[in-house]
Amino acid sequence: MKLITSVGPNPRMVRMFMAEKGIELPLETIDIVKGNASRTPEHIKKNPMGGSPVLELDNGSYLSEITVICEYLDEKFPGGNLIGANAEERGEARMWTRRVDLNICEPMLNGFRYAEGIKLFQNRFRCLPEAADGLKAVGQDNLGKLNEWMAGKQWIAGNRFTIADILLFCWLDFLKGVGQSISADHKNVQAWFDRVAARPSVAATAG
Ligand SMILES: N[C@@H](CCC(=O)N[C@@H](CS)C(=O)NCC(=O)O)C(=O)O
Repeated sequence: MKLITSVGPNPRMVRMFMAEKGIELPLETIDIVKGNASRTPEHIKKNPMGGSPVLELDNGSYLSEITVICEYLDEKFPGGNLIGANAEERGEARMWTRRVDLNICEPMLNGFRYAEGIKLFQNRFRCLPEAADGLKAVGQDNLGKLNEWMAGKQWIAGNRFTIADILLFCWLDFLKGVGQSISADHKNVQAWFDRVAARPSVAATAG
């Protein structure tokens, strides 16, 4: 098994999940910026959508989509409780992962891709520069809803650190560097962010 990885919040999320579980795999780092390596014909054979990361399996097939890769690794390397120990816990963690992904991560990242990142992305897929500001605002609105939910809570899903925390942390840590910081009003989210930032898996996967 091998993880094809690169810069960016998507591959970092998988590496942070692996670090939390103590999984070590061979890594192949590709240059998705200057090298355009996430869009070559060879890479598209592994991931028809383009993009990084991709997990190469021992049977020669490939998995992409970060939450799917994490679910697969969780099954292959039992231990820890980042998704859930029973159906109820898994349901709760998956529900929050999907909420965070669809309502916060996707709009905010597309807001970046269609504005600050447009030079990199405009030849890779359709970009909607006119939508960028609105998407950033949608993400912030939903971060505000999460801020209310987080009052008095340590972690996003239930009372344990899960895949949902890893996902959102990797996005917000990336987005703060490209002009989408956590609003000063979102104090509960900021306190949660600082809690996650102190975990060894964050330092181990920085950069
Ligand atoms: N939905 C995909 C998104 C992957 C993705 O967009 N990865 C970014 C890095 S953060 C990338 O490869 N960007 C360059 C490109 O799309 O060519 C996933 O879950 O893995």
